[in-house]
Amino acid sequence: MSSPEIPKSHPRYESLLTRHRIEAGVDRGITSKQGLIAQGRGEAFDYLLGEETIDSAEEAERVAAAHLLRADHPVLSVNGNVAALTPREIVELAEATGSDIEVNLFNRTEGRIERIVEHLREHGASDIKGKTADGRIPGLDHERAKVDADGIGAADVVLVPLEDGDRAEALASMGKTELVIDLNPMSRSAQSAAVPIVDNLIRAIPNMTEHARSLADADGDELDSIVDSFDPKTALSDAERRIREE
Ligand code: PTJ
Repeated sequence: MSSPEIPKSHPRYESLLTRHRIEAGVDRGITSKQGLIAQGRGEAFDYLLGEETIDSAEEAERVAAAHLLRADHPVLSVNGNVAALTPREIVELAEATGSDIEVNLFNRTEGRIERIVEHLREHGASDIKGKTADGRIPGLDHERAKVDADGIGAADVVLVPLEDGDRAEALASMGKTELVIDLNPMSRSAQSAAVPIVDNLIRAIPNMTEHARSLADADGDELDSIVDSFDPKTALSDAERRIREE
């Protein structure tokens, strides 16, 4: 999915490539039009963060990898933006951490679910959840509450990249450990997360996979100590300071 029209030497190559991918996602009917708006908002924060993974985000990515590795039933939630931007990378993260993948949409339509499942299959995924929708997140209206009972419904740890604030809060109040990727440290999703990762999805997912691979032989005690040493409030205030001051 690379764009031959964008020269790699362009100073904003990564940002332009990302836009191209989101646009292609909308054209194919996998990304919603609201996904374009969300991307624009994310870009503004990324620009202020220097379009790089800051140290506290790198740490959060390692902690999130440790959470996924020690979970009983970890699930990676995929929406239209994730499918467009990081389809292969999410499959690799699922493989490295033993996680399930569930397509779970804010603006849910059966057609878009089908197209995203197909798109992920083309990028190497098998057994993708999200079509059964026989579970519900309490406190949300019917369409937005739908999950698979044996997927997100049964998960103890859920990665929700770019989630709507209401749903992120509702999932957290179900007692699930929520790992959120969101470039806005002030968003309700980031604020309700056990592990807020303030980084661009396109950098965060491959980084998490790398950390998971290097922690593959870590024992339970090591994973516990990585998880226990993390403070979400410090990670959020660090990102906010970076946005406001640099
Ligand atoms: O595909 P669907 O129907 O599930 O819809 C997905 C979107 C993203 C449209 C939906 O969940 C939504 O409306 O989200 P929001 O409320 O716009 O929140 C998106 C958040 O993600 C914002 O805080 C953005 O700053 C952030 N964001 C956008 N692009 C990126 C990002 N964070 C990390 N990486 C990005 N590439």
